[in-house]
Amino acid sequence: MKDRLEPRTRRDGPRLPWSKVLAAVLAGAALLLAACSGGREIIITDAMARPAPLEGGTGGAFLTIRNESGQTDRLRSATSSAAQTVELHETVDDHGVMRMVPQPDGWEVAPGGRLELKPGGKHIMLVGLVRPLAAGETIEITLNFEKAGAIRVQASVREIAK
Ligand SMILES: [Cu+2]
Repeated sequence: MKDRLEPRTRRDGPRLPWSKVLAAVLAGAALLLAACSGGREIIITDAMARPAPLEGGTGGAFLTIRNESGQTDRLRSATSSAAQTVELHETVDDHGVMRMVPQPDGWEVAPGGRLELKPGGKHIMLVGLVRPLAAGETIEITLNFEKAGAIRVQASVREIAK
């Protein structure tokens, strides 16, 4: 209580705004960096796609998403120059029959969490392939996140075990 009346308060007073200004500048710089890197805090690894023989047919793509952003994000949709349409699917066991169910709302990824898209589970469905996908090729897939925005990845086409 008594401290407030002492001169020290006045001397310390002006220093506080400077630290606030510095903090604001640093926060601004961090935001700028995050914006420039196009959602750097969402990390995509192991992007791959299965070979697919038919132009106009379908293909499956898989990858792992890591959320290092400190806030919940959501994979909302995806696009690819390799296919007319890209859907988010989940393979489910429907009374012994494996069935792919579209997931139009995508998937949430918790802060610090990871989401694995893999054969027999959640996956990216390439619908209406522009051309067949051959092993050794690379295709581009753009992932649209609710907060991180669009993140473009290169997926290598290769045989993938179930
Ligand atoms: Cu599918």
